Amino acid sequence: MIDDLVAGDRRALARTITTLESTNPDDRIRAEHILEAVLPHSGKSIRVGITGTPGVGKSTFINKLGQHLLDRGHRLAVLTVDPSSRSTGGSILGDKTRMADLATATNAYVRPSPSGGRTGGVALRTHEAVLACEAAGFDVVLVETVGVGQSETAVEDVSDAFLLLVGPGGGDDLQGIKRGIMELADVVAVNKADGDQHPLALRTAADYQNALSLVRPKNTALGPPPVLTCSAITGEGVSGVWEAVEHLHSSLESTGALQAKRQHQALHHFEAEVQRLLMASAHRSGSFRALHDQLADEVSSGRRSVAGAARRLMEAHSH
Ligand SMILES: Nc1nc2c(ncn2[C@@H]2O[C@H](COP(=O)(O)OP(=O)(O)OP(=O)(O)O)[C@@H](O)[C@H]2O)c(=O)[nH]1
Ligand SMILES: [Mg+2]
Repeated sequence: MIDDLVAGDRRALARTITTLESTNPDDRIRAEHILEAVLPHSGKSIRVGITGTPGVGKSTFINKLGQHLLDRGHRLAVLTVDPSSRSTGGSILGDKTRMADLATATNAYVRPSPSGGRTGGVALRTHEAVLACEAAGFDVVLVETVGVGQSETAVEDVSDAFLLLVGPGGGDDLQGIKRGIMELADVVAVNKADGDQHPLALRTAADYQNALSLVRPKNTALGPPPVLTCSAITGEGVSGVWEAVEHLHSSLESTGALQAKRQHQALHHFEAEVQRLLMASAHRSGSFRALHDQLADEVSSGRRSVAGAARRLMEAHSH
């Protein structure tokens, strides 16, 4: 399977990612072997996270951008992240039609998030799927978030560049975007800049530019993120958004910031996974669970301090 994967076979890639996502203990062992074989072949793509409120046009944008990238000879993988596990058949069906052009292209691979609950480790599993895509020769990996909340940070943990799509909404929409997401954005694009909405989209872009000039820049050496307008329907401006992403990527690469970022991400995934495994192992012990619940009770009723309860639990666990 690994030979097929490295040869670029999409079915081998699909089976690989299924194994990486599996919670079956035998698959977990296989997943580790696969990853070790995959690692030397990974790392050579532009990893872009794309986020934005539901309905802003992420999937439509990816479909249009994808065609542009395929025309330029890229091989493109699209992954979606949905930590809320609210994956309904609906959004996946919607994506099948909105990314119809990509779904049938031989140089594209589209992977919706798995339906059903994935418990924890979303960012790590997505990170591993990105590595598998790279080993299969995909040189652009787009990660679309589905849903809101922790998905933005999950995407930040797996991508080189973070593209925020917003709608032509002026001040109101701007208030609705959480400050934290603005601070994560490397490039902002006002989508739906077409038809009647075009003038509003231009004003919205100016508003964002002003707002972002007040936020501490994420890439201090590069200044505030560029704000552009585009239409995922007509395709106008889409290549410009990609140029901004590519420009940012090569800037990060030439200064060494990209390598540092990826190292930091790998360490972050490692620490998070260690914590997850430690917690899972502790919770398998009945006495740990019982003491945990008792202490939680005492903390919530104000009879014991948080730090004291946590230390007591750890001491009992390590003896
Ligand atoms: N006029 C116009 N409509 C657009 C544009 N991009 C997307 N739409 C429409 O907006 C609706 C939502 O588009 P999607 O691509 O599904 O949006 P999304 O952000 O992926 O939505 P979720 O995955 O549900 O979060 C669809 O009806 C699209 O046809 C655009 O550039 N202009
Ligand atoms: Mg979508």
